[in-house]
Amino acid sequence: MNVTTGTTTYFKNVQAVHYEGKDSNNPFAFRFYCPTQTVGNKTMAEHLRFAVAYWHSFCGTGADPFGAPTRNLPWLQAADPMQRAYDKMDAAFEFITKIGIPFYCFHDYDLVEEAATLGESEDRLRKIVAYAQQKQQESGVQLLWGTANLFSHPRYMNGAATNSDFQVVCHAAAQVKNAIDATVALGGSNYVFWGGREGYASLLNTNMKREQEHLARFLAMARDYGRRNGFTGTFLIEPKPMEPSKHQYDFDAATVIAFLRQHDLLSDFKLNIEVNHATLAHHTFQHELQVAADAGALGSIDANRGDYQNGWDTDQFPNNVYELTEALLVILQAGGFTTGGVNFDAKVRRNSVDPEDLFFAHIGGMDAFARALLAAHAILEEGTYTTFMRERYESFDQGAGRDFETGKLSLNDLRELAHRLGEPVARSGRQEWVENLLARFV
Ligand code: XUL
Ligand code: CO
Repeated sequence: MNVTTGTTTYFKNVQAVHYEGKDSNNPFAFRFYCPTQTVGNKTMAEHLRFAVAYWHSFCGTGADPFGAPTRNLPWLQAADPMQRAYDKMDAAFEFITKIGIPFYCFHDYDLVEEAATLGESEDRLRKIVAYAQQKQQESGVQLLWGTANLFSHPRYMNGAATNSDFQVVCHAAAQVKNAIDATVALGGSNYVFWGGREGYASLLNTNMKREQEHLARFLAMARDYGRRNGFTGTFLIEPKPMEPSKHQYDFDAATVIAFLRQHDLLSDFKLNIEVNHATLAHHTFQHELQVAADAGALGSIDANRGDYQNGWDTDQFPNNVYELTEALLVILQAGGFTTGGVNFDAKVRRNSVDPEDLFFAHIGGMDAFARALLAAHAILEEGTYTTFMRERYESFDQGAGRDFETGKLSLNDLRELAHRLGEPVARSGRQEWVENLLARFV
């Protein structure tokens, strides 16, 4: 079958998006995100390492569990699936270069639809990966991470690596092998595992221990394959507590870190923390980032936001500068991203049906992150916040407090000190004061 590539312009009404400063009223301009602006020792582009999510932005048709697609994506109209994949990639690279985002992320079957047989799917993937290589080379756009979709196909209804049927596990392995190959071929900085169906719908039919051991074995096999076949980047696990499974094994950052430690995987795997997954687990995004950072396992983030009234994963574009500032404080204090970045795992609303809406969504998200980066950097530079945090724990910096931290005291020593030192003086936690301090910079 002959295919045509590179002949259609999909976003005709939008040219390259630039920084125009905060007084600009051009809806197709950045008001805060200036990629070349230096913030501390890096530019904004280097700090934030933005990525476009292929699935939401180029595969999402607006369909939801209650209704049919609302967007008739012009790049999905060809009769031949390979032609559709090429058209979609042309549209993707047109958007990514116009918005000026340096990275993208994909699942294997976002790039091209899965075929009826594994052999044919592999053939399709090889072709589209070769085309992606060409598009990356022409544009300079890079791959932040690749992953395998192990949750959409009906064969994964009982899980992928944790399926009760070994034959399904083999199929998941084939997909992961191919997705790692694609990631390596495209110079991806990370490889992600999000275990959407690695969990259960009911414990009555689930051997949880066995399934979790299978997951650990599967991850170790993927790690070994990747390391032997040229993958030098970071493996990332993306926690989420539920949805689509009732309970997902990668529930939250603390659960995943304990799992990785138990199975001796912490040196190869870090975490990809997603905002709306954190809130689904009844945590703040800031909490999940801090848990990951404290374990030296903060790898990358999926940027979006949930809805304060709804209980599900709404994947809206981020717009809350105050909350993002709290997040950026954690990220900057952890040293910032190395291989990771900020992937917009977010979708425009079902009724946002114009091609321009994709630009407005990303511009808003990028500007919100830029403002938060500037605010968090200014807070850390100004120093009142870091001094406050240091002073709050200063009783552990010398004397008996220090001896306690270094393990030189026993429980009985502490009891004797309690007698000697008497009742402690109440010290305010100053939460409102520190909240106001943050607000001053936002
Ligand atoms: C689902 C989700 C996924 C992962 C990649 O909630 O976040 O898109 O990021 O599989
Ligand atoms: Co995600």
